Amino acid sequence: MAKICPKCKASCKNATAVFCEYCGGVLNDADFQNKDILGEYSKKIKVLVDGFEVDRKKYHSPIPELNEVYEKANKLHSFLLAYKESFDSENKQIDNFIKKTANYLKQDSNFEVAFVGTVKAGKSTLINAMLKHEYASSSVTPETSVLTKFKYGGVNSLKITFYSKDEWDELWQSANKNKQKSAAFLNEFAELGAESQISKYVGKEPINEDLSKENLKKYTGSTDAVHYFVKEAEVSFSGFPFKNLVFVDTPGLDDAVDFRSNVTREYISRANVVLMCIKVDPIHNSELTTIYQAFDNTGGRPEKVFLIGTQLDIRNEPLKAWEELKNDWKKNIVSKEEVDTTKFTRKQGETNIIGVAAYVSLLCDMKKRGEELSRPQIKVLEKICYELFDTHAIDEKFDEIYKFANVDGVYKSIEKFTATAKQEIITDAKLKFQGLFDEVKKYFLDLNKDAKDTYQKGQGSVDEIISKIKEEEKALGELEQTRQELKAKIDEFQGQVNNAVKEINDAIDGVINSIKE
Ligand SMILES: Nc1nc2c(ncn2[C@@H]2O[C@H](COP(=O)(O)OP(=O)(O)OP(=O)(O)O)[C@@H](O)[C@H]2O)c(=O)[nH]1
Ligand SMILES: [Mg+2]
Repeated sequence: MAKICPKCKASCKNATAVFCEYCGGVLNDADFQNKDILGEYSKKIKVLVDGFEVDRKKYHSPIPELNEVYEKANKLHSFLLAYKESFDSENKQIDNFIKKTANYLKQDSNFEVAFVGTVKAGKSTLINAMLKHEYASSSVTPETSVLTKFKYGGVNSLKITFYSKDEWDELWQSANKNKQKSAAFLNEFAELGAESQISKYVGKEPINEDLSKENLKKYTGSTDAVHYFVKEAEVSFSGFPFKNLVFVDTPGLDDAVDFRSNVTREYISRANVVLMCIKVDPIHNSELTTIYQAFDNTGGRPEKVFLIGTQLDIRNEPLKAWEELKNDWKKNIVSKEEVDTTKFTRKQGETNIIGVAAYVSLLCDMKKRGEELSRPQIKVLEKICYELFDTHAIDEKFDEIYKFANVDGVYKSIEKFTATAKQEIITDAKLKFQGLFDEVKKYFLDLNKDAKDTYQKGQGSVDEIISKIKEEEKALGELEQTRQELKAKIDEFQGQVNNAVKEINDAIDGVINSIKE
């Protein structure tokens, strides 16, 4: 293909020629335009380094023992923000890191036990069974819609925190990004007339409400428009069994309304212990992904993840079915290696996979307290009694049914963390920061490598051009001056590539080292 000379506009027939056969002008000018890009780079590096110095909002450590690690996390956060602003405003990976560090910095000093799992797995019912009361909103339709924390408190209270304007804008934007995916959310939002409530709730100061079933349903369930704007509900009561642990009920992971599942997905990294609730069925891929994410977040301590097989009573021959299912689950999540921090060890596979029938346990507690059970509730107890013991005599087999329901097994697994909760919070926070830091560092080291590769490739094409020039020198010996000009251009280009790569490396190394120190 012919080439048009940028200088004299003549059409040169030789497609590989470097010089114009009419005026001697350089034909491959595009090869040298990179230098403008590199010049831009140099400017941006300066903005990055300056941006890093800017005084940004600082997050404070919830406990003095974590001051130092929070200082580093704040630095990492401002480095990422400066990088985004000066270099790469569209980079999804940087956005993800920014979100993760902000999320990290916003965690409080509670030791949080998260109950996560797919919609309707029975998370809220398990919490209720452990608390022996129906505090967590549970239903046959998708229900838990906001993070709901349960903790010890001298007086019963329900505190509701709302999204700030910025948080809401971000949520709204992400829900509207993919209209097809968010159709369920947008329809539901419109049906509940939530639009007209935005100004009433977004940015509202936290409120305290009476701790009642109605209020819990209103703010944490999915039927009242207000739930869209609730960031968190906090239930405190004197009957909560652990003074230094907090239970966190979460929205289901595969909720048709993505908005809700995302709340849980983002939350998992902040929890100290994760109880992954899975209805007694083969594990879905999406559940496995969440389990691996939970393992990943433990900083190499998979023992802080529990797999809870829920609703055991709904299966025929439940004990046999559970044994088979448990062995099936183990195939994916128990390691064959002696040491493996990405899966359970064989021993953890025995202790951390627990089968329960939380609803059965809850009904037993109600019966024990002398509360009257409804006909369907009695039927649930009779059914499992018959499955296990071939009789409907619930009273006779009461203790054995209660034992089968095994909520105590979960209770005991959690209880062991109470003695070490504070130290665990500190260790967790340090390990989590290290994990985050290593992830960011790896990204930038790879980026440096890419920059070097680009440089080397660039170097290759420069060598190629030089060899072409040598070839053409013979034919175009008389155009010595142009050759000189071209040589100077190449030297300048090479010099700029060299400098830019060095500056990028130095700037990033400098920042990373200053965070590490
Ligand atoms: N038979 C039986 N039913 C259960 C058990 N656990 C939960 N259920 C029922 O399953 C349904 C869903 O339970 P929830 O506790 O609301 O489930 P969830 O995981 O919190 O659901 P979302 O918050 O909507 O994601 C309810 O109707 C419960 O009564 C159980 O152990 N046995
Ligand atoms: Mg629930």
